[in-house]
Amino acid sequence: MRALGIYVTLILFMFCYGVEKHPDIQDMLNKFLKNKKISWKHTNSSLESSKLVNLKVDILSSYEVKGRIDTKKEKKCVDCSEILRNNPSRRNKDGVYEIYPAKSMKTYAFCDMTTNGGGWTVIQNRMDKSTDFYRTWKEYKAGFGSPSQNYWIGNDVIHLLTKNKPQRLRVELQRFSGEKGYGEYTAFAVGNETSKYKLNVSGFKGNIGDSLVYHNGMKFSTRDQDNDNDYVRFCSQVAHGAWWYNACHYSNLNGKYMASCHLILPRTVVSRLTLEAFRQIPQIPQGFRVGGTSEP
Ligand SMILES: [Ca+2]
Repeated sequence: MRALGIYVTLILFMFCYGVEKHPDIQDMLNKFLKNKKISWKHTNSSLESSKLVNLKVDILSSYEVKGRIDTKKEKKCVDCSEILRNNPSRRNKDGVYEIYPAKSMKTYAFCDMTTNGGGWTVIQNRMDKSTDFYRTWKEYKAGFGSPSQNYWIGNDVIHLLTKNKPQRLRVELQRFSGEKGYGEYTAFAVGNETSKYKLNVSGFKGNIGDSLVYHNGMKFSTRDQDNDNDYVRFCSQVAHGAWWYNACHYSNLNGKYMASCHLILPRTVVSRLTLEAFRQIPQIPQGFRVGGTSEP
């Protein structure tokens, strides 16, 4: 690594005399150089009077900066875990980030940078009933909603994020009463559109019951495309949702937003599917997790 020296000259207008490091300049430098592998020192200050009548002077300070300033753009990351891996300072900074599930495909995702060490890509979020989830195949394919609010990231994106190797899936649910629950699957993958986004899920642990296992191996269905396992009914229309319906469902997290059953956890008001992609995770003992939602 090549070290380079940069001299930063700063001019400060002051109403008093002084030749020492000024706290404002130090503060500016500290902010400027934050998270960069460089060090700096104050080398010299000198005074120049400009308007003697007003006792207004310019103080000229020299600072020697050593190290590397990384000016290249942030790398295009596949998912939230890669963002965190490339930039550990993002830890605990949940929010909407730009991701690139494929080289030429940019999208936005909500990244949970806190739960279980962070790096979770949220693929579905429902916080309230303001967003309609009873949508078409095309809409579920492309995704809809707003990553900071209610959204479905899109079936193509989910496929791209899980196609190289199965990822961990985390389901978080909350009752109207505030009680929270979660489920985690060690392996989760969704096929491409040709396979009708076939679901592959296994390895459950958590406290909400495994209501996805019934849907394992099923194709995705929407209100305009019946790919379910029920030869009589159109499950998506009956259940008013879009899911990997079997005949028909034990979970229906894109169904009607209501305070009743037919969801993994009765009276579910908030649901979130998060996906952990391409990240090494420390082993977490069964039934134990760090931070985030509480255990019963
Ligand atoms: Ca059917």
